[in-house]
Amino acid sequence: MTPTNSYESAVDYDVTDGVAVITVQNPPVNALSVAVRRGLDAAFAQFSTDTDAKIAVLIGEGRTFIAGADIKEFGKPPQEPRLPDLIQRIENSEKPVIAVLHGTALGGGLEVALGAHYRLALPSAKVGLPEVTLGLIPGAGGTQRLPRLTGVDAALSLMTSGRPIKAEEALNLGVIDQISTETDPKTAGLAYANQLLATKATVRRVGEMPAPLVTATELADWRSKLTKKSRGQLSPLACVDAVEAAATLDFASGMTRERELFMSMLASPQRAALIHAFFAERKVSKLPELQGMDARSVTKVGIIGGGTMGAGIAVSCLLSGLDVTLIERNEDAASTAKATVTRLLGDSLKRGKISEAKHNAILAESFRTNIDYAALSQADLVIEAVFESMEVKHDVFRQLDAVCKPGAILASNTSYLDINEIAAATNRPQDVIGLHFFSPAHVMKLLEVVVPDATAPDVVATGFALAKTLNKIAVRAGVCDGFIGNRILATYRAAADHMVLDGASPYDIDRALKAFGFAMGPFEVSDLAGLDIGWATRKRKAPTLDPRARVAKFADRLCELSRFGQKTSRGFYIYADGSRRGSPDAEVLQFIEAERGELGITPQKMDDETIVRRYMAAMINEGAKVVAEGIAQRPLDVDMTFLSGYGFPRHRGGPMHYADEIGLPAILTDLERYAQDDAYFWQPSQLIRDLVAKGQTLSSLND
Ligand code: 3H9
Repeated sequence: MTPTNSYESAVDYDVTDGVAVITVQNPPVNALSVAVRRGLDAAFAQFSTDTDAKIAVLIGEGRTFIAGADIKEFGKPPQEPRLPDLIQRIENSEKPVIAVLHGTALGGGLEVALGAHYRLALPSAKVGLPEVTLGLIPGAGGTQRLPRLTGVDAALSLMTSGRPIKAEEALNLGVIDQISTETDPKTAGLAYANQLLATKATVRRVGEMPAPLVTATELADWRSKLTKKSRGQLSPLACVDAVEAAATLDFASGMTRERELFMSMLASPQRAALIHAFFAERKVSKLPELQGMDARSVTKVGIIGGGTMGAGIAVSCLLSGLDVTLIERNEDAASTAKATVTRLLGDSLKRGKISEAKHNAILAESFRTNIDYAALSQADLVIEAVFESMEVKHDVFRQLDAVCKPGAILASNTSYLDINEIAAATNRPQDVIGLHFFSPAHVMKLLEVVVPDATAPDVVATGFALAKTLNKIAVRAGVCDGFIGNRILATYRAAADHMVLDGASPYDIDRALKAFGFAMGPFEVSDLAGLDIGWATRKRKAPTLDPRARVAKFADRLCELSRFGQKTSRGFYIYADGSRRGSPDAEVLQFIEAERGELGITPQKMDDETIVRRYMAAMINEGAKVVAEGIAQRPLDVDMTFLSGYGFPRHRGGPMHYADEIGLPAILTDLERYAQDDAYFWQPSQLIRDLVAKGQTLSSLND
């Protein structure tokens, strides 16, 4: 009888009726930490000499098989055994090894399974190679073994997108051999093992399969497609290099090439940025004030106002299974709002986001409009999305206060108004909060949870719980004009306008920032959002503007000519024949030239690097001020705001992470240099000064 062994308690080895069951037990996701690697190494060593065991079944305990390498170990000194060697040991086994996949078999987890000789999945399993999302490539044989099973196209599609696939698709692609009908991995594995023993199945090593076939043209096509799509991210292209090695070299040399590429990705700032983003995404909702705090239950939602924002918020709630009553001022407005919601739900149906049955059920049972606030008497949460005027908001909140049940949460979607003042219109300021959605609200990931002074902690917890229900990322923000995101946006947008006055064209700026990795440049974004929005903001802020502030007027000039951007086919760009891609407009350059003339500015040429430095310095400086004032609690909250709501390139990690990467002393030097020309705009944040003096980073404030 073979004894049961527990290797550092991370891996368990147990033999029953000739089958060795090797169980990884490293909650929550069985990541391949050094303890797991050592445990697996020892377990497979034992299996190789264990005369009682004829076949091995490898499973993961708890909710998943192995979800990958332990991300926390990246960037630290490597520890033996290396994962590729461990997997080679599994593949080299003279006795068959089965991997039973359940939950999420990702990255190194799938690579371990590819080293096994047979792969069985439970129906609910998902598999994938998400390393590119962390700035890496699969580094434990995935780039060499997967294409041998699926062919180059399918393998590259999986590893360059990082997309996990369901068991069914994995079976069709040849990644796995069978799907079990069992729900327990051990039961499924034992049944498969007995079946293989009965048929005297032998080992099947993927590494010994023929190299995959691919032509130079096919590889060139992949490279050109990925260069366009990945906006400067390196790892998708490195996947192609590794797969090329799989097709052109022998297996061992291919593994060596994969290792070189993996190690160069591991050392890259992009890997550090993407792993920062991974952990920030999880940490952003972990706030001391939410510890042990139960959220209030929300199933019935009221929405006030059915314009673009209100309708988008309604659709977001409906798609997540909430019941929605939308209030409008009169029957006409209510039926327009209903039509908008119906159209957006129809789009979701067309895109396959919901089934026809769910679509029909939402419209029949979960959604209604009304013109009477009394219809909200049973709502658990009401989100107001009406015109941005304090008077109008006060009127709405007074009515809500009168009809809503005790404990109902009253939320405002305002993007800049003082929510303390809004809350003061009610007799229940403890129940009032800001929930700032981003347009289109059913698509955009970010939700700023804006917390006024009197808000009860369980109301804040409910804001975060709602974001989870809606599959959004909640960031806690304090009350100020523009909260975290729009306040910082106002500053770097002004910096972009100043650069235009000083000599760059809007097209230069958009090009430079797209080369940096943004999906769109700031002037393209203005055209998309509508120039009238910025116009209204500038008019609102004009009376309070400090006389020292530099104000560019060229955008107002466009608005005076009703050139509001895409919706009028002209803004900073010309959009011919309804196209969403604009082309530069000589007339815009003339307006800018005229304004420079009035101001006596001699334009200076600016290269891409100069533009990016100035734009980023403005963003980082305001971001640091927002942190110092407690509007954002930590630098990572600023990063998550920009990564999930403002198109900041994820492989740069967010403005605060990027600042640390460049180095705060260099940022401060830039700020002081810019301040020589415009001391009012470029006032360096005291926080940056203090951190530089102490030799510390912004990330030191994340814990
Ligand atoms: C790789 O494998 C490289 C190899 O090719 C080569 C190596 C040589 N490591 O997301 P959740 C933590 S690269 C460490 O909230 P869910 C996570 O931080 C890796 N920790 O749960 C969280 O901690 P906390 C390729 C990890 O159910 C907790 O687990 N693999 C790891 O929503 C729960 O996570 C990936 O990229 C990890 N690998 O989602 C997979 N994964 O509770 C990355 C998670 O303290 N992981 N944690 O906040 C995921 O995509 C999701 O976590 C998963 C579960 C889908 C697994």
